[in-house]
Amino acid sequence: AQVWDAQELEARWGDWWQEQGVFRPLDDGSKPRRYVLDMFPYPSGDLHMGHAEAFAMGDVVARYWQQRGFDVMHPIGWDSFGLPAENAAIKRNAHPAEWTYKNIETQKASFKRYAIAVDWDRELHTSDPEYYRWTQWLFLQFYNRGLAYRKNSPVNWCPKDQTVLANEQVVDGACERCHTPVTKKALNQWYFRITDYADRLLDDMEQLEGKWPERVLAMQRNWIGRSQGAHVTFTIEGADSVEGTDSAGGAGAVSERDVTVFTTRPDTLYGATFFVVAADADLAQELVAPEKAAELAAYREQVKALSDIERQSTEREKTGVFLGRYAVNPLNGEKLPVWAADYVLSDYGTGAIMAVPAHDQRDLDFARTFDLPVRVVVDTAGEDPAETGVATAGEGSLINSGPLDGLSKAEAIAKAIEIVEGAGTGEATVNYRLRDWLLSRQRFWGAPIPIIHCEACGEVPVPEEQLPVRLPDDLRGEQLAPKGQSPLAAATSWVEVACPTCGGAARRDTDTMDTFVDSSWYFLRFVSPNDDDAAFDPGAVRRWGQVDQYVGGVEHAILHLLYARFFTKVVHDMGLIEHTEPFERLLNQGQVLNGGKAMSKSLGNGVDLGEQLDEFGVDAVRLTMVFASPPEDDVDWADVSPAGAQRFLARAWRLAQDVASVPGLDPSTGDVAVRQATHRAIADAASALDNHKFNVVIAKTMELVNALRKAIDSGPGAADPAVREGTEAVAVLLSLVAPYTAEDMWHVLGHEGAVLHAGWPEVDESLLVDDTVTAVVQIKGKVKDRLEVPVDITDGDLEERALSSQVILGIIGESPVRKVIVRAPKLVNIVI
Ligand code: ANZ
Ligand code: ZN
Repeated sequence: AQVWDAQELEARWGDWWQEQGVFRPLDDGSKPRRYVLDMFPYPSGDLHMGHAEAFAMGDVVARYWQQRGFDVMHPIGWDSFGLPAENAAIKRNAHPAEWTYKNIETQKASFKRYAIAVDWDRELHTSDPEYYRWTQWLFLQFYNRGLAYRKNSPVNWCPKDQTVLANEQVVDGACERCHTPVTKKALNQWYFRITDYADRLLDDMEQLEGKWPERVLAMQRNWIGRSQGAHVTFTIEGADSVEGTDSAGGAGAVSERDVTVFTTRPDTLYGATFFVVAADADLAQELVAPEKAAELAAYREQVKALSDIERQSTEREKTGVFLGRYAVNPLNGEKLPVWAADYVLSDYGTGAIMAVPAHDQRDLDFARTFDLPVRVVVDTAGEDPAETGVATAGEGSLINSGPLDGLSKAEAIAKAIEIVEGAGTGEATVNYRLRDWLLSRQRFWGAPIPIIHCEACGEVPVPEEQLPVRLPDDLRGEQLAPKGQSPLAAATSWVEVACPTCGGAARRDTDTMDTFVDSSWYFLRFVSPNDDDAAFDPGAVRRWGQVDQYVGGVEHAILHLLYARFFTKVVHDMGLIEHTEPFERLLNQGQVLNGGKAMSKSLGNGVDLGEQLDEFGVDAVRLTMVFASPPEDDVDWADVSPAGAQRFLARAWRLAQDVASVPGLDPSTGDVAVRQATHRAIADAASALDNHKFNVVIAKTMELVNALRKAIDSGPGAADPAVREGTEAVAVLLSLVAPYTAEDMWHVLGHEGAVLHAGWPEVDESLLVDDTVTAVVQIKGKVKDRLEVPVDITDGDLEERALSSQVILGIIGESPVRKVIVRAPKLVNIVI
């Protein structure tokens, strides 16, 4: 061909790579291994611009490492269970598998066209029985280790999707998927005991420092939320202390009972002026004085409708109900009124707090609403919180605090803990924000939970040899519609089984697993995706180790990564793998925007990837993605020029055409300036790649292409061996982002193998001269010599170079040098 034609190049090389097995790792130990992984896609439809960006970035890493001589594993698969398939099936009176696997075919074809360097032999689908069999197996291992359990508890419930949601799936009080306000519902649910791993999930982050984006680490840290503090026990005074109560034996009456609070600030115990229990906790109902019971009941109804986020909002006016009881402060015996309020959450700490309005803003807001006293106990030399409305949380010395007076905050915390521990009314403790992972879903399209419920034996794990527990394939359409319980419950012939233990009539668990379970171990499955005997081959995992580079969106900063880290630790504890963290390095690619905004249907600013590929070709689109900005930054499609990328690729490709007919000669005999440009570009590209500045790689390649074009048209010409050397380097550099163009150039240049096997060009350090300028050396104002010097040479160095020049020394002879004027880097004037 005489012109660069994207469609033609795509047709020529499209299948060739797969036929040649270019992307298949050798896995024979002949080279050091590297594992590159992109977060696997959900097959919701065809590929979109977001995929195009993310996968372009991961591919740069995989292809670069391949060029650098590593044995690279870069697999792909599909996160193919989940709600959208089920909703589509209900709408179309179909089975979710039909929609799912059809979408996968479409996406797969697009991925192939997009030329991501993945080994398709390792493709997996989490919705295949061959895969979910092992998801179920892992569940059972967790179960056997006491890490999976069932409990009845109020859960987040989406009334529209008719399913339970994890806390993480509730966004601003609404279902993350359909935006319906979330309510609470009491259900018997399965949990993974991730809280057992809270400390390790935090402490092992040390391994990730500097390798994961700092903001992701911060989000994980926050989510786990470890707080150092104390449990302090208050005695709630009974009916006697409540004025006007005559129903000591009636409902809600208590005599005395202890209630423990969690506090991070035991130093402020003397500043506690009231006591609050979570309004929705059973405790509130147990403590309330009879005459306040009706008021509390009404308030609890009101609280039910609120999400945790609304409850903790600092914007909302504080609400609450006085319970008609008093809590006795164990340090000073003071009686504090007990309130029920929604700003205290029932599932954090102990669900009860001592309120210190002077030093806690939430408490202060509450105190001001209900006119409760405010007592400063840490003197921060600031203004009075009661007047300013701003609680003080800073350092200071303790006042109004008996034995704690005069101590610093830290000293007072230690001392207060010592006192309560001595008195048996409290102890130091650690509290976590992290909750156990609610994993059961009342939906069809997920891995069935492999448990059988038997009247006689209770919960019975499905015996391993009976795995997988397959989904029935005869349910479709309306039968899958949410009804408050799993659609599987209606599949009688599926549900009713013999108990594996006693043989009696029993029922299968009808819930399915959260799809986050599927994605918590897929990176392990990739090492031996077709293994029928195990979830993964431990030997293969040992060989490949951690994922060296993981690439994906920051929207997965918390959940997916936390769960995958948790699974990795459990699997490590099972003795199956050596490492304790799944992903050594993490790269969060930016988003693709259009006109500065995320693409969305409502804004009408969507860009169709397929149309872009048809119009500009795969290479130009990929190059545009990579060139637009460093990979972490967003790309605004309104600001980029795929047409410009096309012109550049055509220009690069033409170099190969021009050089093709010239036989390859020893480059060291070639033009030095051209060689310098080539080796400088290779060295700069390598350091840019190591620092994830992929856009810089393109910029360097563009400079090199320009230099080579100049060399051909008005320099040493296409026959110069340095020009061929440079053009081959261009093909290798382009092989990371523009595979079709690069492959074609490589073959035009006379090579037979794949450009990805070319190997990274060796840099000749002696050619890496810095940029230089010509300095003029004058003697008494007359030019006598010219020196090539680095642009950044210092005055001192330039003077030294001038005074040691043979020409200058010859002129000066024995004459004394009277004065030297230096203007680096251009001029030296010597007066003799
Ligand atoms: C007294 C106090 C004084 C507190 C003070 C803070 C400042 P973190 O750091 O997030 O763990 N708290 C405890 N349980 C709560 C619950 N279930 N709902 C709402 N708030 C709760 O926060 C711990 C602090 O949050 C605890 O320390 C408690 O208030 C409050 F100057 O106790 B503190
Ligand atoms: Zn039984």
